[in-house]
Amino acid sequence: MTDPAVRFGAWATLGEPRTAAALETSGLDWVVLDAQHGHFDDRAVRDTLALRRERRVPLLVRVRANDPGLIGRALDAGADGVIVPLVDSAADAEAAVAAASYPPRGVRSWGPLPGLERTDGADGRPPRPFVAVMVETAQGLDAVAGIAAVDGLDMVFVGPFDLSLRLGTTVDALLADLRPEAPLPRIVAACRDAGVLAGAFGPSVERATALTRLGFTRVVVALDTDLLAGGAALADRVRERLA
Ligand code: 3PY
Ligand code: MG
Repeated sequence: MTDPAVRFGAWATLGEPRTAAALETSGLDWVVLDAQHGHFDDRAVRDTLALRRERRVPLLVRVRANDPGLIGRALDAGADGVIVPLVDSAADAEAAVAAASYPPRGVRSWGPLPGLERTDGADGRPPRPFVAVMVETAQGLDAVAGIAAVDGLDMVFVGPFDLSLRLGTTVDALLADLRPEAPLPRIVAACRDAGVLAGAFGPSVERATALTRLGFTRVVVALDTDLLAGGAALADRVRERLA
């Protein structure tokens, strides 16, 4: 049973550990470090995770590609989970889940370096990381029911920019298409049928509102750069008090 509450996320692009770690206390419900289009390399991911004081909210890494080496490294660094881009088929989604899971479920390698010990849960089994795959191609859309049904998958996450590009439309036209057979309602329905979370990248107030109305329950509402730019609102609050 998936958590039906709507939870809003922040998307970190700058690759700057202190800024990204600060997002954990921003009041948003989850944080993604973007290693695909954002500037998070291995070291920036590791340094951000090392700065976490408390594990207040889940911190996920969007890896560069559906590659077991990249998925394993993000999890070894201490990420709570991964978001895997450009997943086109149930076989791709199965490969992502397998890469994130130790045997017998999967193929994740265990490298017991100092600080990277495998931490076993109370039942002596390693904790399972959160695994999301991105549906953002026409092939992925066609295969979404099979993708969502992959055992061990937690979330299907839509990249509306790539998906609209691949479908020959615009992000706003994609978000405005509410017909049941339209791409986004189909993805939400596939997730509901499979019992997995439906997530999507806004990242603006308007688009996050539209995505939430469509039924997505994990919605990225802001980039790190938006949150920094929003700092001017503090001066406005001072001006209001002075007025
Ligand atoms: C998309 O919208 O395609 C994304 O991957 C968001 O970064
Ligand atoms: Mg994309």
